[in-house]
Amino acid sequence: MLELPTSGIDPRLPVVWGVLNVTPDSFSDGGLFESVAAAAEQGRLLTKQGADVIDIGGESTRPGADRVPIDVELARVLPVIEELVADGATVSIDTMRAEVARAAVERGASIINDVSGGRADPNMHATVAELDVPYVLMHWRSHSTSMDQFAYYNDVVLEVCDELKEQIALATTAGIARERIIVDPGIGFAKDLDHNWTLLRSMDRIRDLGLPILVGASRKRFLGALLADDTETPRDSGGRDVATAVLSALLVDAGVWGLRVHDVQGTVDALKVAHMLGEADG
Ligand code: PMM
Repeated sequence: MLELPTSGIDPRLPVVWGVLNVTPDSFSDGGLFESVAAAAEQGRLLTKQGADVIDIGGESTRPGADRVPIDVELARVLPVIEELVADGATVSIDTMRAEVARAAVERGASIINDVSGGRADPNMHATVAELDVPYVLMHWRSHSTSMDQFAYYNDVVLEVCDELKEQIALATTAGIARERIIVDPGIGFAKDLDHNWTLLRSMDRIRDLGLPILVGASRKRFLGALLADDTETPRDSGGRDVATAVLSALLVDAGVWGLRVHDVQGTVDALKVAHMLGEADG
């Protein structure tokens, strides 16, 4: 059995996932790491800062984003995966496409992060089962162009948990070992600002699914809205890292297994501080 990664800071701490978007249009880092050299350099920096996993994506999922052709997605991610794997990094491929997942694993990626939880590509679950690698199954309702239309819930926590359970059942029926699955509530995906906060306050209920939880809240819109200035202009994405780090530290106590963040240094620092306070109490 392939083990899930553990935190290099302390095995009791969450695993830190550094975001590496090799895209021209991701909402906070789009366009920054378009060349292979720039992306690989950023990956190395994230590793140096304490990322346990580098999560490489070649297709933006920001609200409203159009899909990119598969050959473009492959050309963006594969050379970067090869470079970082050669350096010894643990690489996750952030993709909704089974074919991209397979090619990435063939190049050395060891985790598949599928924001659609298997809903975007009917071949994803069978492919993951065959590849037999850890699989992030995120809560998702539709592609970015239409997801805001699906941000309606009577009880967001109940419905997200139920929909995750359905996808987990489909995944295991397709042959994915339950031990391989990591769940993610999909912060910002078909969720309005309140839905995000409600979910973040409800990790105990998501923990009842009995699987490790990954949270990707880093720099998202709900933080920009919280930090808006007195004209109600949202804080821009680069100014959301302190809030992200604080949230990361608070999610530790809620039992979150992994945190997917852009500013790895900030989150690692916050986790270290929270850990020391916990140690002093013990
Ligand atoms: N969010 C984004 C992309 N991939 N993967 C997981 N597992 N969870 C997330 O919340 C998530 C993700 C979108 O954010 P980005 O543009 O900053 O990468």
